Amino acid sequence: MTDPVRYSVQDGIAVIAVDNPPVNALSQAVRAGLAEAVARLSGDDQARAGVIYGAGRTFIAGADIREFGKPMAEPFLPDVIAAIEACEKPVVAALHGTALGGGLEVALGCHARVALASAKVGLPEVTLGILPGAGGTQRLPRIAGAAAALDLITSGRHVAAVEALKLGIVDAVVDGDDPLAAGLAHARRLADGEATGRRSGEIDPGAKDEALFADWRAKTKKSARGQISPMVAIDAIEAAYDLPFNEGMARERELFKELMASDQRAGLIHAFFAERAVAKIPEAEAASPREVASIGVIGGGTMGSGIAVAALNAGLPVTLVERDEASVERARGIVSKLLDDGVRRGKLSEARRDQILSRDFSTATDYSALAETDLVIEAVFEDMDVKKDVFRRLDGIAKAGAILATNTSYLDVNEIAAATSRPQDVIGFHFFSPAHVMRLLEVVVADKTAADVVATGFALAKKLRKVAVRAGVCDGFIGNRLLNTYRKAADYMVEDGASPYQIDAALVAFGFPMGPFAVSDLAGLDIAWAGRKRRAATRDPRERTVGIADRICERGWFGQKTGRGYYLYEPGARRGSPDPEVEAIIAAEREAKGIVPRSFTDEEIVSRYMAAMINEAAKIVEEGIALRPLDVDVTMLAGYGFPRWRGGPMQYADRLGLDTVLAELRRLSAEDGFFWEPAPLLVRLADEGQTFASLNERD
Ligand code: T1G
Ligand code: NAD
Repeated sequence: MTDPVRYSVQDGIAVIAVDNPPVNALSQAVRAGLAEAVARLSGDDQARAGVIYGAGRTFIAGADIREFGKPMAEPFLPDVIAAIEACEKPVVAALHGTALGGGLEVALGCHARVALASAKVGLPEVTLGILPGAGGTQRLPRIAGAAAALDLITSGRHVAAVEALKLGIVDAVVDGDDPLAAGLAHARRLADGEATGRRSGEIDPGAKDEALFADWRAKTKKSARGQISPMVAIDAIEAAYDLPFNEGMARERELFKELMASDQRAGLIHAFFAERAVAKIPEAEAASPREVASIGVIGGGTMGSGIAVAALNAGLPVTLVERDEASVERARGIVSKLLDDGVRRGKLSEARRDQILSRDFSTATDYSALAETDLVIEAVFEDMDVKKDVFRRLDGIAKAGAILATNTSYLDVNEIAAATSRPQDVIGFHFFSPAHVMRLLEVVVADKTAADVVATGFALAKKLRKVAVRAGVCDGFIGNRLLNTYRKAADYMVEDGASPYQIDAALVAFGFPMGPFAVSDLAGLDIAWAGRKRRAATRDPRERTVGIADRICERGWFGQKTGRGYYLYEPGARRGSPDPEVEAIIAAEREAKGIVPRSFTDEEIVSRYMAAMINEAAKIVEEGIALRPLDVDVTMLAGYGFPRWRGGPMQYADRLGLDTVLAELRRLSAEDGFFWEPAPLLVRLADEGQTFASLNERD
């Protein structure tokens, strides 16, 4: 192992290289190495100034997140940075890659900062449930002002070098790919007195803009939606104006420690690592992905068009096949509109859009247009016969080795694969709506799917900037199977006395962006209705069924698209209002079953909803549909709006305690029967005093 921090002198300038792959995180060894290097610079007659830079692909990406939750070992980062700032000789930070969190804080403690044009900086701590804890909340406002500090610190966003220059965060932006050369040149200018450096901690922050802070608090309270760290971060930034620097630093530390001890921090760190761990699957270790240079899409409706745009945005050429000319035109229209939206939001240039439409995107009504395509994604109607027909035709024309994927939401991928002569090339790619926006991709592995086809699914997801989760074949895979289960729990509560509006409100208060009934209205009630009809024949006779949704659908109320569902919608509105007629339907259904409505507290609603979700998730893990509990967590976080700061249902269950969840399920199953019977895995883990997390380590 090489030294994580190396010291050398080049032409009178000390070069301090941080070398701790992969991202130069500030482990204890790096902190100690930096402290030692700065002390050495102070006493080194050969060096007039110093440069700190990152070896490899990046500057410092921040504290070593793996050390969180453990006792911190000295030297502490704020002290290391104080020593850098106090150094009598000028020290320059030379930034490339990403300078994030503690990495940017190190740079803010230096006397000047230069950045390559490709570099990005940011203080993403709030996204991990904490706040910048090494002076970021005190030095950034002094350097860049309160507005920029509030923006960067409460959002955690990454800022490109050019914007960082405008904000005063960096002193110079340099083209090229050699951060050290840029740093050396700047250090020389400082040593020669051609440029001046500053100690950020000594800058007068000026008077506090009370209105700005009040405004930011109000805005953040809304956007943070239950997450505490952005609000606490505002308190810390305010201390830069209310207190002298050293006291402000102490206040920051105090707030940092509070957040470090919070459940939200544990949930968000779990989410960070889980999103990276989901890619660790046996197939990716066993095989290399196939080459994918072109994509075919069959069906250009809601999903097909969105999938096409996701691929086009990632630079992949797409051929889209529809049934007839009219459908082709409609699909072209949707794709153009989605690209136009991208231009309007500044995500895409007009020139790039025009290039996509004229060069990268083509359409056809004849499957032969897909003969040379590397990977085809089918997104036609959710109907087994239609899908089988599509796959038979594809089998007839696709080149050898082409990957044939289905975007089915529920159907059996084994059965679809069996319609072809090459089931090893068939896989499920379950995208979420809108497909060019939603981050989740469930990669559904059928019995005969080849390992390199699975690996290709994960590689494609990365290219599309999505998170892939490996799922096995069952009705609804991981996500929709869970959705169906917790939706039933919600329906039971409605039949027993809760209103859909109270349930939605309780779950929004828990942290979901929308409640389950508002989500149904958005997705279209007809989709679930078709699913219920499809499953009616195979339904377990012990299962409790609720007829309310059927009664609503029978009236032709399918949600937002028809102007009413569970809610009433004004024309064009996305938010609805409670519908007394729906409440009357519910009352009639209760009466017909002889149910005397009871009241539910919001806590009871959340408890039942979560118990149903956790129990089904345990079954999904036990059956091997999900590889590990963390795969369930990422599915719910990236595809179903589960509040990120709660870590996902399995992490949430671990924090509640599995014995608590089990007790709730046993109580409910005594009261309401079969649906609530605890999953054997949950019973076993609870009996052993274990957690779901104990199953996350795969060897
Ligand atoms: N600590 C430990 N490991 C880290 C890490 C970190 N900060 N950042 C990344 N990794 C691991 C990651 O788990 C993965 O491991 C590998 O590095 C490559 O990452 C005092 C308290 C830098 C933009 O929040 O945003 O400073 O899976 O796959 O896509 O105020 O990683 O290979 O085993 O993500 O090129 C603030 C978090 C910390 C930055 C690179 N810093 N990292 O993205 O690679 S808090 C952050 C990222 C802090 C101070 C506070 C990204 C990246 P493995 P990757 P990438
Ligand atoms: P949609 O009705 O909007 O689009 C389906 C399209 O397929 C139509 O444009 C139709 O003309 C075309 N089509 C039908 N048969 C065809 C054929 N033989 N050849 C070529 N084109 C044909 O449906 P959608 O919502 O986009 O759903 C498509 C698939 O994606 C379904 O399997 C669905 O379950 C799945 N899915 C949907 C969602 C969602 O939220 N809508 C989410 C994930 C997955």
